[in-house]
Amino acid sequence: MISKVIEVIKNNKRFLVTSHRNPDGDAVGCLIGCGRLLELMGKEAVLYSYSGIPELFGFLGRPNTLVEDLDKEPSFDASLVFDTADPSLLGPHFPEKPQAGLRVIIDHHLRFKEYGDLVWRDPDAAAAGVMLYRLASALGIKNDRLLGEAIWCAIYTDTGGFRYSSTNAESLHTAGEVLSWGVDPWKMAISIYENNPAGRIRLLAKVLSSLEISQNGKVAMIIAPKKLLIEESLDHSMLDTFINHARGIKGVEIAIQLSERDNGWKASMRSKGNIDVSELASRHGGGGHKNAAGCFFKGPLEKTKALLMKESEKLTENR
Ligand SMILES: [Mn+2]
Repeated sequence: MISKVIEVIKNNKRFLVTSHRNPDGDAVGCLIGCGRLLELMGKEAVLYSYSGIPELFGFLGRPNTLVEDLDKEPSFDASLVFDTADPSLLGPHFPEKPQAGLRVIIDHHLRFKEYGDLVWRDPDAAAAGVMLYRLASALGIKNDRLLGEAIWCAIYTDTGGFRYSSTNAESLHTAGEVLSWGVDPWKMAISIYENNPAGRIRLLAKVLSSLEISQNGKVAMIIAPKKLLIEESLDHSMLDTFINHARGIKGVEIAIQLSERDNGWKASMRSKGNIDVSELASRHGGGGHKNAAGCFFKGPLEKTKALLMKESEKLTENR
C-alpha cells in the first residue's frame, strides 16, 4: 500500500494534512512532520487539527501552513490523514469530497472503522510516525532536523519513551536514523516529559488520590473530574500519561482513567502483556491498540465505574 501513497504524493501538488482531535505526540508529530516533508518536496501543504495543537508540542514549531478554518480553503488534490482509526475523530468540519480530494489514511491502530479512498494500515508500526519515516525514506528525503524532531516526537511519545510493548526494532532503528539528522534526544525528553506547568503536578496528585484497586488487585482506576482541570486552568491533554502511574502498580494488569467531559466520561485503558483492552473499548464503541485503548460513556460516574471494574476484572481472570 505504501507504493500507492507514494504515487499520490508524487503525482499531486496540493495536500491537506490532518490527524485526530485532541492530538497526542504521534498525531502532532505526523502533522508537522508531513507538512515539512511536503515542503521539502516543493509541494503545497495545509495543516489542520480540529482541536489545535497542545502547548506541550510547541517545541516542534508552529508552521504558518497550520490553519484553524478550512471553509475558505480551495480544494485539495488529496488529504493525508494520520493516526486516525475512526473518521468521527476528525471533527465535524472536516471537508467532504470534492474539497478534500482523494482521502488517504495512514494509520497503525489495531481496530479501524473503514473509511477513506486509499488506506495504508500497519498495526505493527509503533507509531504513525514510523510510517511517515518510511514515506520520507521512499521519497528520498532525509537529513532534515525539523522533520527528524517531528518523527522522534511521534515515536517517542507513542512508545512512552521506548518502554511500551509497541517498541520494536524498527522504531528504535528509525529513532537512531533521525538522531543522525541532528535531533537532540535530551532536548526532546526535557521538552516532552520535564516541562510541566506546576499545576499539572498538583493535578496529578489530586487525580492519583482517587486511586482504587479491584478485589483481585489486577485493575487500578483513577478519576479526573472536570473541576480539577478548571481549578488549575489546564486542558485535557494535561491528563495524558497519568494512567501510567496506575498501570505501574505491582500486580496491576489493567489501568483505567475516567476523565469527565461535557456529556459523560472518557475512559482510557492501559494493559500489561497480553491483555487486549482494545477489545474491551470496542464493546463500548471505542477502539485503540492492544495495550492502550479508549471509549466514551454517557452514563453517570458510579455506574460507569462499576461496569468497567467488573468487565476489566473479568478480563484479568479469564487468562
Ligand atoms: Mn499513534
